[in-house]
Amino acid sequence: MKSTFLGVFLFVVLFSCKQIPVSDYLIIPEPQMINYSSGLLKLQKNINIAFPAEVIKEAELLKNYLLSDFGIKLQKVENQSEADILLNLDSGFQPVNSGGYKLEVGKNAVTIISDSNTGIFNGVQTLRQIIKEGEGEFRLQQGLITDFPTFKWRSFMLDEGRHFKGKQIVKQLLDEMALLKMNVFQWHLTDDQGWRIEIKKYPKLTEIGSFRDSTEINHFHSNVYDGKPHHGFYTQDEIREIVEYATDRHIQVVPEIEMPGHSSAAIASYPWLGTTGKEIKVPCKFGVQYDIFNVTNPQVLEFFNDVIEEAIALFPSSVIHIGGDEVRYNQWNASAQVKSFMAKNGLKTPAELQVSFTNNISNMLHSKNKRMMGWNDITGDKLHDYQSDADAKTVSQKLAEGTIVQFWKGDSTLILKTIKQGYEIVNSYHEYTYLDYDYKSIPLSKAYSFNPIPKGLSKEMEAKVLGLGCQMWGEFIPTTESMNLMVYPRLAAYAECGWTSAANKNFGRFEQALPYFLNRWHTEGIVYGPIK
Ligand code: TNX
Repeated sequence: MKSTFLGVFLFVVLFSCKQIPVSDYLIIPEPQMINYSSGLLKLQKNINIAFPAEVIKEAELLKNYLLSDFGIKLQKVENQSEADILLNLDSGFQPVNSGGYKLEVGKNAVTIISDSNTGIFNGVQTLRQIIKEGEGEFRLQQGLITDFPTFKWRSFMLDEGRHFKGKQIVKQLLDEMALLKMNVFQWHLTDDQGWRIEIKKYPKLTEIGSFRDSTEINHFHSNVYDGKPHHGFYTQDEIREIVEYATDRHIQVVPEIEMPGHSSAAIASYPWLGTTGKEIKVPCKFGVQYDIFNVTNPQVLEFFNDVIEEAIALFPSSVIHIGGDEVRYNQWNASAQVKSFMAKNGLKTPAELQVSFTNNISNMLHSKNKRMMGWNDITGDKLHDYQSDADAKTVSQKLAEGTIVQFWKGDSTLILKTIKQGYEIVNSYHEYTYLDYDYKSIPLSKAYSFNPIPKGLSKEMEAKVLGLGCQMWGEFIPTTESMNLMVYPRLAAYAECGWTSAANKNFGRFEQALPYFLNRWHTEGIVYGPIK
């Protein structure tokens, strides 16, 4: 008796609400606005699509998606009234942030409109998620989704310096990023333990720098090695292929080439790049190394110029990342030549030398119409125990204008300080966004709770936060499986942190939406980590 009453009560409550709960759409990342109407649109296995020539690439990807996700076959028609799916560019549509779209599921058709191809592409990703299969047909809840990204920078970083993964794996990551509307692939291509990008002018970088004899295993400082050689790099042709693949998926590829630290593999290839001039081997050990580039040597500066020229020819991105993190100054301090350079140029500390060098690179990039990005070590602030307090305090050099600072370490007041000085930042704070940290340190719920905007920012300052990054550091992820376990499902959480407004974030709803992805990853052979 009681339960009948409850049932009737719930029925009345649900149907007197104008909107079905947003959670019914089950989309990750959650869109900005969803307005349901009652009724379903039903699609069959063979359907028609109409679109203008300008969006042919997005239409073709949609065709592939619908075929592989559902076995639905799309046929192009000219007459819009015959179409089940319509894609339309409309310059009158003005989303709050670029990349937005409107997706309407009407009585007879689905329409996606945007003022940009990226918006259409994002709408296509939403469409994939709202088609529900049942009783031999495909159903969509009628309604209107109006959507746009909260942040413009939603990145995933892959460190291939430590372990080379290869192009098939990168493409799979790009596919998963696209479905989650993540739009920046930060490609960490050089590090102490490996140089992974072919540079024609310096062939030894890959002939020597892409090999190492063995690899430290288990954890940092274990001093236990696997005894197996490791090798791998991308040819320029392969890089072009991957960049094109990403570009088609509206993902910007930002290459990261580390300087002046994390440079042992390059120094092993060309010892004159280093500060001691001594021959070294590509390290098998992880953790912060001592070998660093000699940035006071004009030949080394020429090397950077050449490498950057080749990188620019490969990567259309407006941003080039130069790393800049974790530099131990021991070798600079011990070098008479570096010291005399500093004295001549009025640089009081090695920290000042690093900022001044970074600025030279930034100016060089600027002259080539590119913006420089670096980890927040480039501000000269003290972030590490091995830095001296005195060094950081005396930095009087100002970081070049237009630099994008990727914040990963230090007190959040450093973000405030950096923004106040006028720089834009990407928030990649390690305690929340490091994918090499285990699920005890960063469970899914903690990843989900990340807010790229730290407390204490004015509205004007908030605009300087471009967005967020999550980072897959590769020291202890030798295989695809070990990587996937760390990346998924947290990638979905970061996608929502970047796209969805703080007001719309809801972990309970996110968890409800997750099974679509878990099923998908399972089918793709992606072994994912814990969801609790
Ligand atoms: C610090 S984050 C690093 C990386 C390591 C990572 C391991 C950053 C800019 N540098 O070189 O892989 O920690 O968690």
